[in-house]
Amino acid sequence: AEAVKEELLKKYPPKVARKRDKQIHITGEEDSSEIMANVRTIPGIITMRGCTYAGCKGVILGPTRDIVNITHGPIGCGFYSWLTRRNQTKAPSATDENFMPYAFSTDMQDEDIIFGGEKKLEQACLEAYELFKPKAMAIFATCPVGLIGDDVHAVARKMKEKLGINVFAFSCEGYKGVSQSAGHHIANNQIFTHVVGENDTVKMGEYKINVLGEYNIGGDAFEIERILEKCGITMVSTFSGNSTYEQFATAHTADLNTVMCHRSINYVAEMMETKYGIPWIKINFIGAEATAKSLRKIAQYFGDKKLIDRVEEVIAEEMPQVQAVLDEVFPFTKGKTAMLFVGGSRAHHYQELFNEMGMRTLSAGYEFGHRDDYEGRHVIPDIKVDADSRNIEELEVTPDTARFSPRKSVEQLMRLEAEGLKFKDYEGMMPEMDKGSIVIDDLNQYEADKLVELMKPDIFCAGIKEKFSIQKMGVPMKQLHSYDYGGPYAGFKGACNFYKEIKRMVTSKVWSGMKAPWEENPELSATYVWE
Ligand code: CFM
Ligand code: HCA
Repeated sequence: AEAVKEELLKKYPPKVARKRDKQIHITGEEDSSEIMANVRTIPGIITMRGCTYAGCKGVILGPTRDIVNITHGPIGCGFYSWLTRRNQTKAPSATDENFMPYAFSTDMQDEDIIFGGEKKLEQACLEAYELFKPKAMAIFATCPVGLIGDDVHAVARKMKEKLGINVFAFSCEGYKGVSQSAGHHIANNQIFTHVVGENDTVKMGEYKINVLGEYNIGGDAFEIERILEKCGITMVSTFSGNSTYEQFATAHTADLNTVMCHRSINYVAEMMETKYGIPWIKINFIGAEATAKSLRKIAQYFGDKKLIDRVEEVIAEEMPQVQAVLDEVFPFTKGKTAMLFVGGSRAHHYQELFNEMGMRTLSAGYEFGHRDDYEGRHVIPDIKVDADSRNIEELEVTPDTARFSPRKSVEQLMRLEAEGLKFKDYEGMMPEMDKGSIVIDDLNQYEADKLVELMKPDIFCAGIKEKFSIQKMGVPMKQLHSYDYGGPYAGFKGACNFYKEIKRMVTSKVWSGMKAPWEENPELSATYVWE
């Protein structure tokens, strides 16, 4: 691993190498060593990262079906964040609102940049309202909006008053933070301020939970909903896969917050605990064992024998099909190797599935995770707040005078902790990886190619930017953002789908056996010579 790291850094100028050195970590060196994360990408490096607007509009608000999301900006921003993420939704009936097939945008032109775009934004809001009569509208700022100083919040206030529906805006200009991560924070702050707690209606049912940080990519949330329902657990809201405005508005009525993607949503869990008294636990529905463990944690929290027994029944019912598929694939996948580079949590969560298949993760990393996602939440107090993070608002949250109600007493929480249920806790990715694995923050194109060349994993998992360069190197490549049109991969049925897919990919010789035209016909290749 050390030699590989050295090779990756060799090509860089000294200053760049010094910085990248701190962002490439070999696990198990020393216990206290830290990784540098959530810092600017060095200009000139081809990063895999996206922008703050993508994190706010595309990731957090994108999967909600009945809010009209208007992008104030050039059409490319709205178009890029329009369902490319494969967040699915299922309205209960054909007459229920579903705005996800639409890309709403003000389509800013040069003259709007010169003379200001607020009028056009108002016009867009009025037009969208006229056509769709939504219960809420959200406005998203893009880079030019911040640069010319259009006040999206003033427009939102004016429209809220005029139309009598909830209208709120996000200062999520693409450049606002160093990555998508800043956009998650901005999105969550505004949803918390403008929507959560707007509706006190309590949903019928027992064991009420929210599932935070699950975005229904490839239908994952449908499988999670199926399992929870089977266990008799009531889902008040999901943030935000297959979600609705009312789910956010009533989220404060749940009795437990379960956090799936720690990176994108831990803020909401923290704020809901402070304001309403709802405790949170980390769960993970990626991996069959991880799913079973997460269900047991939820049951343990409620502590009701009826639920504990039901969860065991469900696990016993679901596991045989999982084991059958695993028995089938294991001889083919055992001992194979993988690399995983995704935006945040998935680079950790999917290691569960690979472990179940007997595969080792040689190298993994996040595009925009923070140190706590790598090293665990205990490092949060030590994280240096730099100018870029200070740029993103931290909300002051206090207990709600009327509605704060601790769901468990301090003694109850302590007893549960003593029994092994950890609250407000996430251990991060690095402690769970084998010693000698290479963890890389904000991987770039050069390093991705170099890693594959040097270590030749049996499969490389990342996104669309890496997809084709990796395949051209003869290595199978699986997208863990979009799932390459596959999925679901969450829960028990999802695990079966993933096992089969990965077995198919690691046993296929299609990429390594393929020759590029210039390799077969050398006359097609030539070296350009400067005159
Ligand atoms: Fe969380 Fe996500 Fe991810 Fe993420 Fe994303 Fe995504 Fe992702 Mo793409 S919220 S951090 S900002 S699990 S869109 S559903 S796949 S980079 S690893
Ligand atoms: C985003 C969305 C993305 C991009 C995926 C990719 C997604 O960050 O804007 O690069 O392949 O999951 O769709 O992360």
